[in-house]
Amino acid sequence: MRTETPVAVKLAEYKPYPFSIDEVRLEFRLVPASTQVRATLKVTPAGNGPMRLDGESLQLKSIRLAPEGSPLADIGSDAFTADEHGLTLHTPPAGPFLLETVVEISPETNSALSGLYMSGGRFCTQCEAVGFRRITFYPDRPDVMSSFKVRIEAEKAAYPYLLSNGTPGEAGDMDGGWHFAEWDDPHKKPGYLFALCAGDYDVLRDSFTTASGAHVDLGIYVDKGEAPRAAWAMDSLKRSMRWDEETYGREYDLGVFNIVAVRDFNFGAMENKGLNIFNSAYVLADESTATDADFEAIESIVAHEYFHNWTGNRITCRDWFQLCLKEGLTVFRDQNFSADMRSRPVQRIKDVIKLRARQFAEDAGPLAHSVRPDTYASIDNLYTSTVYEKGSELIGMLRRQIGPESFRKGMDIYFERHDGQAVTIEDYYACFEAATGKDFSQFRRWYVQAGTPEITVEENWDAASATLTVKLAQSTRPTNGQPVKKPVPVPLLSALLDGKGGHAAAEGQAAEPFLYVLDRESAELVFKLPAGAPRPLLSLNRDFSAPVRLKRMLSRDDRLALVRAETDPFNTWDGLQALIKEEILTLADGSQTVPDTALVAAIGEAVRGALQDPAFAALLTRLPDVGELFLEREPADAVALAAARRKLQASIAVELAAEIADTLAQASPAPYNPGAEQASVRALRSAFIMLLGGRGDAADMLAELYRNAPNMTEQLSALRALTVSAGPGREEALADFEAQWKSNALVMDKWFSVQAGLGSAEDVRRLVTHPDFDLRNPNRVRSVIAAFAMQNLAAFHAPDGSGYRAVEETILAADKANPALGARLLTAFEQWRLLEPKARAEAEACLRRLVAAGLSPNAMDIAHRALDGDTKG
Ligand code: B3K
Ligand code: ZN
Repeated sequence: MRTETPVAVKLAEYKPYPFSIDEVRLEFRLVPASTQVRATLKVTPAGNGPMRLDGESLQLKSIRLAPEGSPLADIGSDAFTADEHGLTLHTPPAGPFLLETVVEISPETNSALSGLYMSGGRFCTQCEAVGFRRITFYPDRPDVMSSFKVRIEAEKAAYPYLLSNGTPGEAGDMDGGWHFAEWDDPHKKPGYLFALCAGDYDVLRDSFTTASGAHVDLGIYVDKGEAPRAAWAMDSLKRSMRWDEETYGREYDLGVFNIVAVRDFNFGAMENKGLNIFNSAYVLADESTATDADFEAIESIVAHEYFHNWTGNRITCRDWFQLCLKEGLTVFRDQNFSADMRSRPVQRIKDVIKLRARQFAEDAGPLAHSVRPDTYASIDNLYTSTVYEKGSELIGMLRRQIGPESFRKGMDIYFERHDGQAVTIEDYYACFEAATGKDFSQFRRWYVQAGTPEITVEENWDAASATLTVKLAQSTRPTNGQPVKKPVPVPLLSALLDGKGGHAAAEGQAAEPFLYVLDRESAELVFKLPAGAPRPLLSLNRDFSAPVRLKRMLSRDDRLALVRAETDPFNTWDGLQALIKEEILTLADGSQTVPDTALVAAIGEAVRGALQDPAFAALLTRLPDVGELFLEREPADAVALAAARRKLQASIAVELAAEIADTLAQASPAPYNPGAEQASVRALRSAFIMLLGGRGDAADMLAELYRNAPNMTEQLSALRALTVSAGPGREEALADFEAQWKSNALVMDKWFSVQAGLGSAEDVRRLVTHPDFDLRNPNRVRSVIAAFAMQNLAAFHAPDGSGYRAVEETILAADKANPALGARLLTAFEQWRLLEPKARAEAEACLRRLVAAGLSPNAMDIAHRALDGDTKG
């Protein structure tokens, strides 16, 4: 195993590729152990000099070249050099030429799941970011775009379906039981969007007619017998296609759109042109095997990958530093699609929960980086929450500041101006400058500066003059390599609340919400109210209009008053979350032993008041995860925080006992429908089931809920609650679940994940030796190791180091086979410096043992940054 960290790539060193690849022809002879790939590139040089092609783990069989008009001929071995990372043609022709290479690769032994590999006996590919170079020699960079023609040959009985990008061409039988199929993708694309799938599948077929009347054949390719479980994905796909037409005026541009589901996949899904490849977890669902959260994730991921067709594929990134150009923007688009399909405020709250849990944590630790970094060591490690989720927040702030119409106008200019190109963030903002005449150079600081801005708020009410003065100040803590931060424009959607459910008007202002942009280090806002007016309450950062941390010096009573006066659903929820966070911290540090009754009563009151919107009410019962609390106090004691959290949860369960009993006595909605309305009802039922789990005296009721659960959403909630309660019934339910679902891998992932996410280090040791634990399957590895290390923080960060020891060997073994997976698992250590001294020392020792044992370059990049990075700048 190589243990060096990769050499850093720098944005400042970008140079265009000195050749254009006008056309690519690929011919595959598929054999699991030795696939032959013949690539013919039509090349036009843009200058003189050598031609460098990327290539990894390829066995070169032949290389031929033909200046335009001449036949292909072998080139001498002194005309090129091949090394571990590619091939250089020393003196390519000065004019256009054809270059043909033949290589052999071994999909069967490709456990990295990058390039061409086997999953469940079928061929599939993953090329983003740098997998295409594991298939053929090619300039594997996003700014080299070309049209592709593909011919696939394979044994017909074993691989009856042969798929690639674009639309199908000729197909037919060959000698020896083989057959072939040709595909043609006329849209120019970079190598990272290439895809090939071959095997036997069941296919769910449908069609879509675009707004301008074009017919599109839709197909979802799944494991035998699973086609009915792809119905929701298909429905989501058609709704996404319509939504992109209605919202952005973007139509689909080929006659075929296919999705293939594979079980072994490093992440959620991939937007290959016309042939999306999905982790089967985000395709297959029905009421008995999938939860509402699964249905929701499928809807949003199908949409995300589909939306990439315009934001990512037709217009792609010039280089990987611009990754947020396609990812942040496409997340923004999928979040808005989900908000339109479901409840906008509930969607916003869920997006913010995710942002805070993952991105704020990343920003606060040694792995912090800007949304558009200017250097990276391993591109695989750049697919982060900062690039995706914070990237989306930046687009949201842009839209909020310029308004929906100007935003759409800017997007139209972007699609018009850059179709078929590989571009930069600067190109993107130039479109909005053209649309609005505004200058976004200060706004673009958000892209280069890492860290979460903190906004401090000080208020002063002068009753005599009926004047509210608000002092706002922003600062961003230093991050690795960025000791000094400049102010960024922070759009704060705000309102003055009258305490009676409405808004107050200050002089010169209407009684309605307004947008204030804090674009300097500090500012003072003065609101003069009519003489004798009561003090208005200030509602700030409504709808989480800026991805910042607000620091307000308010007492518990003031905060409660603010929650009661709020008119913004996000802030109602967030006001309670802030109170709950404070409460858990106070319980954890021992300065208070029992939860405050007034707070518990206020939570109860809020939940009761929201019962007509059950999904929202469910979110009001939520307690922040232990990881979120790490950011609030240093050093962080995961064990004490988890215990405090449980205490508060138990009190809320007692407070809401009557509502819980009432709600759960009613039948779950039937017949089952995965849509928002029913999912909302089930969200509250599940939240209440989880609260029961915290009570410790509800074992019988939970066992009964488990036995009678009419769908997976409730079956899993009851299983989780029983697992948390650790009382009688836990083992029985886990055994029952295993017996019921042992032949369904996706459901078994849930079984593994419940135990790893809620159990002990001992449970993890047992689970990794379970006969169904499979190191080669990323879903299964994540269902144990990521569930434990990223969700079960009290057990993972146990002060005696037992949590770290339970996972370290598995992380090493996973990394050896699959560096992308290994590196991802290692990010669980990113917060180690925030921990209390014992866990901190154990975490550091574990990281050092992992480094000494030898990690992949990807994982080494994470480990070194985690160990070396000092967040103090
Ligand atoms: N673009 C892919 C992610 C590729 C990850 C490569 N390490 C899926 C997505 O964001 O849509
Ligand atoms: Zn994406």
